[in-house]
Amino acid sequence: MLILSGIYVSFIGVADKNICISCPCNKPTTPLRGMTKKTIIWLFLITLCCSSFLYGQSRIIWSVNDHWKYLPEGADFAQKPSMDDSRWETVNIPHTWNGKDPFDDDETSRRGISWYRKKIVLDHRFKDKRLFIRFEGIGQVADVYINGVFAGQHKGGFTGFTFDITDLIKLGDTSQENLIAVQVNNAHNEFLPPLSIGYASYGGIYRNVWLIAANGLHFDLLTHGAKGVFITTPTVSKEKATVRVETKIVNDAPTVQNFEIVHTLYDRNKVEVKKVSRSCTLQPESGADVVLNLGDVLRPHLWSPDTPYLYQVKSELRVNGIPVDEQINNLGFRWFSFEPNQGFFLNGEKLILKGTNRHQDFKDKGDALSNGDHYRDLKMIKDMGCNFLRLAHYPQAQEVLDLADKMGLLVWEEIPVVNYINPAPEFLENAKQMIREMIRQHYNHPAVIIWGAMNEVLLWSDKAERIQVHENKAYLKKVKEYAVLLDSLIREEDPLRVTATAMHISDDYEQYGLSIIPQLMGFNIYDGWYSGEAEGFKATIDAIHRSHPDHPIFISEYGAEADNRVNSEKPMRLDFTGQYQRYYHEAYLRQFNQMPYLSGTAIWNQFDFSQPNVGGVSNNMNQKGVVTWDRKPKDSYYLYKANWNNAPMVYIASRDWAIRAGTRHQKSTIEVYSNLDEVTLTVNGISYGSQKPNDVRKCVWTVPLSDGENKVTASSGSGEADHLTIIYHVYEAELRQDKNFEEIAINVGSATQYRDGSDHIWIEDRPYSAGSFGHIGGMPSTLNIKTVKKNTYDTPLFYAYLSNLKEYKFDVDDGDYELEMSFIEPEKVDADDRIFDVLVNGDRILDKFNLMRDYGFAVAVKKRFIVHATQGSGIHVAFHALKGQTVLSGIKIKKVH
Ligand code: GCB
Repeated sequence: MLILSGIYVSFIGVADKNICISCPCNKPTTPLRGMTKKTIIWLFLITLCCSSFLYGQSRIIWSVNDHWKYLPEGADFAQKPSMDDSRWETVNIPHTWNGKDPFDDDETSRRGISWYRKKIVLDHRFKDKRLFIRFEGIGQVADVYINGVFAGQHKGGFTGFTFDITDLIKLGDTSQENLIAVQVNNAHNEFLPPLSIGYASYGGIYRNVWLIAANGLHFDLLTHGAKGVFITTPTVSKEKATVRVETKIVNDAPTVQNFEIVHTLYDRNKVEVKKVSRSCTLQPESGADVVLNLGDVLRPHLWSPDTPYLYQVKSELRVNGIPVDEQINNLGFRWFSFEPNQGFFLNGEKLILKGTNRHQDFKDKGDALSNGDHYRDLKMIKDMGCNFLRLAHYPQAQEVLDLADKMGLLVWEEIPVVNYINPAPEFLENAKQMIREMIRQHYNHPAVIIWGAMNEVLLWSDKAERIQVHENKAYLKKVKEYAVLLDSLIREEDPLRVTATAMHISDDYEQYGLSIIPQLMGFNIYDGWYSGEAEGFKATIDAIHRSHPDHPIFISEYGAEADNRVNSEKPMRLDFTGQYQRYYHEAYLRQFNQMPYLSGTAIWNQFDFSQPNVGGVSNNMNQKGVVTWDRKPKDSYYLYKANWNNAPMVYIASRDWAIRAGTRHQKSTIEVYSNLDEVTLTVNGISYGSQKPNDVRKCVWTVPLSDGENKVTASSGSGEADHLTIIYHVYEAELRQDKNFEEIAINVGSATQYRDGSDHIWIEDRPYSAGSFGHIGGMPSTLNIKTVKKNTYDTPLFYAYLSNLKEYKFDVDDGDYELEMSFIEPEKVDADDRIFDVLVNGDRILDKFNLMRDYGFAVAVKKRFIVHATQGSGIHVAFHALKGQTVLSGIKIKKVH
């Protein structure tokens, strides 16, 4: 049994929240970007107020996010003040140059060098201060220069770092201009994790930049980007808790410093709870580590996801009673344990970890997110009912950890060693450095309970290829060696949290001794998506539990993709419908409920995220999110909300299928999620009765919809209700029976309906029957999930297709029609491997059609023709293969008047 306790603080504390700490005004400060006039006047007043205290007590911190010059390429001597940057673009931080380009048609996202420059003015009042520059995150290697002189390099795109720039800065009697220049490089680096990523690598200064002016005597800022104050709660119980504060103190002043270290613990209402102090002396140019205990805190308010009670610890260095440096950190009292057979316990009580994973990017912004973006994301996660968050696959912004503390989300954070390693020692050293930075920078957060070092590290071979069976034993030995070293480093850095690894389902982890290196085994499971059945995973994990009865287990990922443009009454694996995504998640929830030993689970993923070079119904996106990339909840979000959040709710699912098509006598499925006892459904005022939600809080009705608008209402007895208007387009399967026939569009090879950009519905494909429409011959297929489609917005239409098709027939009345056919070359064939003719009612309209030769692989092609039905012929499209097999992705006919 592992029992851990801890108390923790948010690192930058008050200062990083842009609060002026250099004077008692305590006013918030903000970056200039987007400010109103009023804010600027405020800021001016605050600056005045601050500057009068400049010599006073503590350190001064200010943000330098605004108005940087940016050059999207490498340049010689761009660090030099003499370089003319007047024509460079002006940007604000957070900034990335890959916000959009991983998603365009050219299949590349720029990985390489860019330059950033910023001029700052500092006057002589800083002359007795130590000056530091802090970057919270740069993707991914940064070379920093001050006034043309190299200040330092940082490797790794996901952790912060600080350089001492005192000796490089010019201070004058009048204001002096100084130049900060940063060369940023996000090129693939074989020695730097991540080597292989299933997500975009964003380049740029994408997290905040700060300048810090500290007195000679200060808390250390230079060890692994940490802030020099580390707080733990060695013991916590309901009755009492202890607080241990370790500080790293530096005296950069030229004189001996006699000072006092003071730590004060405040409760949530800022009432002092405990105080401890000690007198110290430090010689010039020296440092010391000092540990102080705050004594017993009786009957502490405990921190938990339901009641995230935060205390604060103010740490001060005082000379003659005057604070010369100060830091405020949040602190939460909690203890936890992972019990291999019973799951997770927090503060002595069982808590099922209901979690999700989060990537840090957002549509068009990439990873250059504001604090507001982070807040919106975590709030959505909390509102869904989560109490757990895995920050996969890399350390995330300071703000994310602060919000997790405040909102009550337990956190797993990890470094980006993903899919495979480079056995070179330099790779290991960089990974170790990332671990030290992650842990020391995020040490003081009560939210964090798990540190991870690797994700699916055996998925690929050392040759950077996805493999099923590993053969290189020497490489596997190295992976194990590195896994042990990284895991031990985590335990050494932080013995109070738990180590974990996320593994894919493969015997290799067991066989090569990797699975039980960490304290917690995490499994990423995709049964029912990439292969197998959604109902199938429990047996696999049960077997692992039986063979490791002393090792706690966590489901670190599970998910299926959904795109709100495709919907189906007959959902199936890999069809990308929201209906299948829900079916998958329901199946998983049911199985979790029967696995009492599980400590918790985390959905893959909360949000759709960029994944360059993969296809599916979309391009360059991983759509396993329960929320879209621009943060619109999918139906699955509400499935979880109904199951995990107690706030009363009723939700009508398939909301994105508010425009549907079907035949007059067909019935439609209406599904409703609710956490209430009973739900009643009415459609167009007609009641279809009440139901009790099932084990996954779902009710299902099958109802007729009428042509046009349908008002659907689901309501509970207690007053909660949800409403949805469904526009139902009735079509006649016997086409000639529709005297007002206009058009019909078919998503060929697919059992899904696709809503295009003009809200037209491309209906499910069907075999031909006399009097109706449909295909003759043809094998339903889908593009390889990795295929990125080019030249189209209608990406879902080209995902499924029929191959080896003989005919497509429409039994329509005589007349003129526009025939539109959608094609794509689905395979990387040779230019002459697939050639076919297309004939309409015997007339050849496409002669020796050769997609590969004329357009290339995966390029979407639409062909339109005016065709005629005469003497009851209908429209009869024939596909004659001359070489290889015929293909067709979509077909539409439209009456020409
Ligand atoms: C995984 C990976 C994750 C991928 C996910 C997927 O197991 O850990 O990075 O995005 O599968 O969607 O395939």
